[in-house]
Amino acid sequence: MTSENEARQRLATLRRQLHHHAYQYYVLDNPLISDGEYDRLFQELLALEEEFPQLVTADSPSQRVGSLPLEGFSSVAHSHPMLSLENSFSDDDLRAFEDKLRRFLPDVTTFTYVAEPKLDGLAVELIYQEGVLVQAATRGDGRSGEDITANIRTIGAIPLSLQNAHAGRLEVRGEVFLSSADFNRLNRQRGEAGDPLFANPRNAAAGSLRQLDSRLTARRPLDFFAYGVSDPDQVPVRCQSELFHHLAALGFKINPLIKRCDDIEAVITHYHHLSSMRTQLPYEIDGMVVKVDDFELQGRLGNKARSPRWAIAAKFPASQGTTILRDVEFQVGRTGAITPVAILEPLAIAGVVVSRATLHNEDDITRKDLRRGDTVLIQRAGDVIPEVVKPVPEQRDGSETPVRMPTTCPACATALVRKEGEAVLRCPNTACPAQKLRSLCHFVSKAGLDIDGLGSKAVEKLFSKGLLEDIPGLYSLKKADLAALEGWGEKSAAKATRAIEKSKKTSLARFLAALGIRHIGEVTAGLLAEYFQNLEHLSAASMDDFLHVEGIGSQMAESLALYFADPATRDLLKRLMEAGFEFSEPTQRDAGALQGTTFLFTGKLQLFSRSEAKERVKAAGGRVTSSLGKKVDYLVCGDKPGSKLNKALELGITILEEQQFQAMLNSS
Ligand code: 5U1
Repeated sequence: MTSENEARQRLATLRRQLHHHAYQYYVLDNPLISDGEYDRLFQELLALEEEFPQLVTADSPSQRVGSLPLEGFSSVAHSHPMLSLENSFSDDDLRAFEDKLRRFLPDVTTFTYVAEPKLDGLAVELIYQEGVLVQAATRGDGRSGEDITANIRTIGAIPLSLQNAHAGRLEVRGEVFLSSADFNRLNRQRGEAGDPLFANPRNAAAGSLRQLDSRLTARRPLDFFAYGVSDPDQVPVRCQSELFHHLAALGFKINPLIKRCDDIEAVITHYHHLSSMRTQLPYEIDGMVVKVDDFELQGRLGNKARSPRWAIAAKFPASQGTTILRDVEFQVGRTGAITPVAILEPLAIAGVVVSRATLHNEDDITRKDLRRGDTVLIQRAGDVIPEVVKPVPEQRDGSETPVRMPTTCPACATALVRKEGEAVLRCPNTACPAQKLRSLCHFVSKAGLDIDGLGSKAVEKLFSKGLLEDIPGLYSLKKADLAALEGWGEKSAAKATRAIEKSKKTSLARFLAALGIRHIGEVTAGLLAEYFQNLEHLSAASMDDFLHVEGIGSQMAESLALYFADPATRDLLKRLMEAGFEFSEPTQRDAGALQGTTFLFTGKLQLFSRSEAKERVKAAGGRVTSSLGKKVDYLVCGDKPGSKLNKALELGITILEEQQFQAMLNSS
């Protein structure tokens, strides 16, 4: 039998050995013993700790396997705020960053910097007391975060106790992340298990760290790079570059691509170097963090409300990756346009799993000579919309098959038509079920009548069950049909029913835009409503009448004439009027065609100066705002749009390219 004293001594030896081997394995990537040998030591430790539970310590390697689930996470106040970073998007932005530093500290002749890869993970703070990890927290709102200590203990690359003595408190900050391979593997497993996929490695890291049961976190191969301390006074070094050596000596994993740069041009060179090797790295990076090296200068520069003046994130442009083109699907739009969609072997690029990308039209496929089974280069333009750039013909093995456009509609089998001079293939059948479904989705969407509580998913379900066939069908939907939908109940059904009822009181312009007539957007719909004043006049108009409306060109007039001459349209309008639509007075021309519309601008415009663009919006009766919120109708994107674009996409705000904005102004 082992005495408690013998057990204490053996446990101390085992912990030392296990810490050392974990450090060699996780931090230095240089294992000294086999997995089997490590496991034998670990099992011996577990058995002894089970026999002598009073000898278990907070830094024991046994703590890495996770513990019993928590009820919830408690909140931890950060002793110093965890700030975020301002972004830069070009070499000149980085030079401008230095100019600002010089203006702030005119007495400083040279600034030296540290440039580090910016990981797509989750920032955390680790608190060590007398060298032992005692608490770990997420960034949260920057002032306080969630206590995730039990989960952090499961990460092999995070030391449970520091390798060298460190008296008092030390607050280390860094990024928890998943390698791209582990992220893709995790998503593959989730896909097979029918669980929702993580959109990016950052979400996967966050989801893993927010498990109340740390035994689940322990199963995720999370990794960690340390990049700072909350207070430089806690460490015996004077600058960021020395801090990395100090943290490495304490047992932390430090990114090998960190570089000390003597001036801003060296920073820019490193930025391009990292950008070029980005896709070959085993983890996702979305930019590079630049910090003034000297702690004393950092202190003098200080912080703004949300970010330090002494650091900036240099973001990368659109990122690329290669994957397999599995198939091409042909989607039917609401106006019958057939859009080929690339179905891809899922891959993560710039933090998002891409499994579909548009191929625009037939010419695009022919030009690119795309074949099923091809390895293809995918790009997320502006880090948002995925597109197929080109195939990689060197990777072909002869099994690839050409992609042919269909000759009949995939939804209704009607022969497709391609008008001379047009790139788009269309289904001419206005009764095509796919067109009806897409029209319905448009009608209820924000660009249509914005029917609250009835999204496209619900519309698709109702449509597939045969409970909803076309737009007028919305107004005879039964509350019970909605309540019976999967994931719905009485409350959501009542909310949607109220919203459907309310949608009957609208303006003629809004109603016209909601119909989704080809080439007729919100602005043109406003012009038509104002000119014709009511639906009877409008639906009786000829092509010539439409051409009399200022701002309506021949393409629009033709589309309108065709639409209103179609017996199916007449039937649809009749049924909608019978459902009880009431239109408010159309706005007058002098109120401006953009009346009631709010615009926000982002990025550098090429066709207008910012102030000119704003003036034009105001002249047409619209409003311009500088902050993003639900009231914004359009985000106009110039070059390098920045974070507003992502936020706007999340909020479902309509994004306009500059040319679209110009066309809108010209027709307003
Ligand atoms: N590598 C690295 N990432 N990162 C993120 N360093 C770094 N520093 C940060 C943040 C938010 O903030 C400090 C400059 C305050």
